[in-house]
Amino acid sequence: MKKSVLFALTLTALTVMLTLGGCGRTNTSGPNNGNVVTIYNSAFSPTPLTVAVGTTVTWKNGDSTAHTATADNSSAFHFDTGGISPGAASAVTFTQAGTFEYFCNLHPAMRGKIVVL
Ligand SMILES: [Cu+2]
Repeated sequence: MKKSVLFALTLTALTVMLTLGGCGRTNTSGPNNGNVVTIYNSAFSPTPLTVAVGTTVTWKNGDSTAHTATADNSSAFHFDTGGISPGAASAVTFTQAGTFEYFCNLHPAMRGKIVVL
């Protein structure tokens, strides 16, 4: 009897925590939400995104057209996700420190920046 009361209380506490935890929802969108750049309305967000060396950054395309994340020619680290279809994602691992500017190869006015510390 006592055990079942304790169990009920634990369940209640868990439910309250899950309900109040505002970050619960965002954590489901990726392995680490701080390493995700969302593409929406032909813009990268957040930009700049600051990450630690060794971090894998994922671009998620929430638009209805394809986009890329392509490093500037002058970038010390060249990366290119290629076309990311609507609803799809592509990831790049940053293994060196620096500031890496990129753009969308299909819409060059779209620009972003990754700062690796
Ligand atoms: Cu684009």
